[in-house]
Amino acid sequence: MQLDCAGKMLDLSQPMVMGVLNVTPDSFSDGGCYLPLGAALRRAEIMVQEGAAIIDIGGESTRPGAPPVSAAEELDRVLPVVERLARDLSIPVSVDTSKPEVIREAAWAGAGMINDVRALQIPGALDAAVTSGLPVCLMHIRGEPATMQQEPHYGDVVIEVHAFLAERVRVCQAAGIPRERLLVDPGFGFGKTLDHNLRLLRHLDRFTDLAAGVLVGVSRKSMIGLLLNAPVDERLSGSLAAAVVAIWQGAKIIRTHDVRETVQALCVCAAARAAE
Ligand code: PT1
Repeated sequence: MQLDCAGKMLDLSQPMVMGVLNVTPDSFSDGGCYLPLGAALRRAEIMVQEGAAIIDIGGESTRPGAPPVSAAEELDRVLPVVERLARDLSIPVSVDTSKPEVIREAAWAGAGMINDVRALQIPGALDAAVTSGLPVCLMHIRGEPATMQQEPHYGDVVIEVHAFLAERVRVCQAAGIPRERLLVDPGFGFGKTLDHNLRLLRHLDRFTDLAAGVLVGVSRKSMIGLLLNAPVDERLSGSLAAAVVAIWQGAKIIRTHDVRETVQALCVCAAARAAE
């Protein structure tokens, strides 16, 4: 159970941590302080030391209410960081993008994975991903970040998100990306109420047979804030609890800002889960 991320291997035989590196001026929890190249590299190196298995570089904020960004702007933010980290880090980097231009250029610059919150639905993105030959994380979103939290409604959120991801996996396979190179992600907080998010977490085990693995991002999100009535800088324990539930339910990768703490929590969770 390994993913080939442009020559660097991502082991999926035990739970892994994906460290978040935002290169946006408006990121919801690190205030965009990782924009300069040197600072981005130092932050990434710390996450590697803390046990991250992959670093996710994002130049488009996708938190609720975030405005769209142009391809040129996103390329300016992301490409230098991808190039430098792909060269200098021992672990793969993924690029958090939906745009075909960014997928293509990032793959050229050495990215090892495509993480697309729009599941390759933007015209040209699927082709770019196929050509890159890289593993892809397909995430479910309802609507667009700017408006996705305006009265999200589902018949049965688990069935509908599962059907969406199954269809995207089918489309990717038909285009030439084998299932073994795909991850799926129900998209916590992306056009979902607290109740929707909790139902997806509770039933995450139903998603494990769709692809090579399930990836989950719950770190510091408003679902944790709503449950704890806590601001964004006081959501660590709640985020760890949600990550542990996700791993217990079969998730393979946790996307998080807090690498050291998440690695420790997952280590204990995985050990208990592996016991006879
Ligand atoms: C995620 C994810 C992501 N989340 C993947 N990529 C973000 N694969 C960016 C809130 O409710 O879960 N999976 N890339 C960050 N987006 C959000 C969404 C941040 C919701 C905050 C919230 O607070």
